[in-house]
Amino acid sequence: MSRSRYYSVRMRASANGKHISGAEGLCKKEDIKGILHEYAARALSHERGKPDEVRISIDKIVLPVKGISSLPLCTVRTLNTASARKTACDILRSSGISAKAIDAAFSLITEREPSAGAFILDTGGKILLNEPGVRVTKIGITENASSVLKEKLSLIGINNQRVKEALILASKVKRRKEVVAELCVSDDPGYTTGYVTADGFGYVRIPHIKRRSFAFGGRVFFVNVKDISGLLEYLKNQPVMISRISECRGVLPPRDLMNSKL
Ligand code: WAQ
Ligand code: MG
Repeated sequence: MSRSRYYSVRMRASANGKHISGAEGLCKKEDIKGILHEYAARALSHERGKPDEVRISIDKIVLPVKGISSLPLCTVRTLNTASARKTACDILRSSGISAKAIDAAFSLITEREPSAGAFILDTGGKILLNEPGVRVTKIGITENASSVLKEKLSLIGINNQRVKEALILASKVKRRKEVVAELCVSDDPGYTTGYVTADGFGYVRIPHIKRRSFAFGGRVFFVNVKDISGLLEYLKNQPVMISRISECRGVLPPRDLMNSKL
């Protein structure tokens, strides 16, 4: 992609040192004001609580921006927490993640106060990066890709900011070959759809991955390397923009999903 005219804008909100919310994006100079407004409003009116500290930072991007495709997206039809967890496990197990690693991941993100960033585990379950985890930043979407994504998500009734932001983040993360899969559960009490990403599946939205009113959540990246220094550098510092949108499918029964591995 062309040399950068972009700025990275990041927001982190906390109360008594506990994570409440965060946001990050890449935008052009003329859009900075609008984004600042949006992020400040988000920080101050979050369902997880009122922050006592909000940090917003703006950094000019100096590295060339890498353009990538979004992961293909679909939603699996899970009707309760048990079938949601089972489907997440089936996808992860079929991608070579051990049962021990999956259990460890669910414990990390559903049994304690949310961490600001993602945990990193190897496929055997060893924790390579613990709290506060890594915050993926410098992620965005081109205007053209954004309007294509809007059209595709509208057709399946899920054209909202949360899906778009999660798909952008997950697409940057999964692009690295050492990342075998990702598991995400929102920490918002009112949002119960999570997702898993993995080769052959893309970005799979999983309804009811947690019970409503549950304020825990988080992200785990499963990797097949021991040394994660290159990955951390990429996640934090490489500017990436989604410039092409892959297929966005509607709702699939779990069995069809497992049989239609791409
Ligand atoms: N980098 C690393 N980890 C992050 C980041 C980031 N930029 N942003 C959030 N997290 C971690 C952090 O631990 C949060 O507690 C956790 O993820 C959940 O974040 O298709 O809303 O913003 O319907 O609550 C996914 C499904 C929604 C969307 C994800 O996550 C869909 C969501 P939240
Ligand atoms: Mg949240």
